[in-house]
Amino acid sequence: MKDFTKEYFTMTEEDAIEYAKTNLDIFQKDAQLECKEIGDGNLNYVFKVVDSKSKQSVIIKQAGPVARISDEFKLSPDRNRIESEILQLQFKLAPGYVPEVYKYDPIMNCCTMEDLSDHEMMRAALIEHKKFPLFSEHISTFLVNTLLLTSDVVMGHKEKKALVKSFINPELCEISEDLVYTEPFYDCPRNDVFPGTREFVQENIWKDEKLQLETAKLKFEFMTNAQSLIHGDLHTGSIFIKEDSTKVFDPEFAFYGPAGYDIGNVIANLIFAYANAKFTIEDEIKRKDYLDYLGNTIKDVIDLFIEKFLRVWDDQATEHVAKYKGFKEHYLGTVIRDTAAVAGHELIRRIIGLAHVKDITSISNPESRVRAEKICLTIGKTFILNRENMKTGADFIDVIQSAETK
Ligand code: SR1
Ligand code: MG
Repeated sequence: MKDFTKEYFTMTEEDAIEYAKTNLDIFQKDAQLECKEIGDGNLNYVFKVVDSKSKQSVIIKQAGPVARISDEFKLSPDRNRIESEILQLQFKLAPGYVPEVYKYDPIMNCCTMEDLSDHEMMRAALIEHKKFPLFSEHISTFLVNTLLLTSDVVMGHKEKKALVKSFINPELCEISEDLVYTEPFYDCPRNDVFPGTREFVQENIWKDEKLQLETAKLKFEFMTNAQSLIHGDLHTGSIFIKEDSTKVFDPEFAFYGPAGYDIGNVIANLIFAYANAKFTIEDEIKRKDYLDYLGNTIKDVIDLFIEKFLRVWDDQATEHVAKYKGFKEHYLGTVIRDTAAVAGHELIRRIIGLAHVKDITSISNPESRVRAEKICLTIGKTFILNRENMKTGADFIDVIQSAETK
């Protein structure tokens, strides 16, 4: 019998079954537990434990001492505490949009939570060209609630500062500082550029000093603007979805940062799905239909965010100066500007940097992949350089459509 109460070790599938039997008060005594490790992210181990008799199931997510993607990244397993705590907080702020946490275990650095196997990973579903008409409604509510309600606009400032302290996340922030804000903008050995795209990257990204200057400003914004408690890695692989339900999970990169970081990640990852559809749907009518669906979703995410943000500000702002004429619009304008900039960084880093996305790598025709990558890079660069002019959903769509014709 293993002892899970003394010292941390990384679990096997067998250990996870034993852990569920001895450390969780969830399954019946006569449960027939089975377990499969199903993690496909870059960092952690995810065990799905099922009772084959009752069909009851849970997820046990454990943080390892190094990242799965590469042991170059040594990471404190305490990130599991950050993840468990923020999930519990977001469960209250945005009910229905995150999985329920049953238990956080600070010795085994693991978190037991609701199994969402009746949902599918949003990235995989979009690659299969499925539609989710309620997504923009759901994600805009999640974003407004988690971002505005954790900001100084709504929270008491001392209470908010206590949260800033408890969600200090230096190791995972460093990953984003390097992989999102630094390495993609020079010929860094850790980059991973598709051969056919390399020349375009050299000419249009690495030689562009104006772009580099903007990325330097944005990196410092990311490191110093403790605006909202952000998810920190809100791509479509961090979203489980089904027709009538959207669940955001995997917030281990959470910290107090710019609100636009989360919105920008959602937008960029919808654009990856758009680029995938553009080059993989052969039937012209079906392709146009799916691109229209994704374009409208992108526009709606921005516009619904704006609409709900203004409403929640009016209803819930507690800060005295938040009521000054023009401040709400000014503040929101900076969030949308940052959204564009972050979407630009995400679009560029997933093409040039270490961590790629399946929407693009699964495009099997090399010429199509290069064209998709160039479109993403062009949109990304325009978002960064032109961020001050990005104000509505329509502005985002204009940039996407003009990159397609370049
Ligand atoms: C070393 S981790 C690489 C990437 O995976 C995570 O999901 C984050 O996006 C990170 O940048
Ligand atoms: Mg992740």
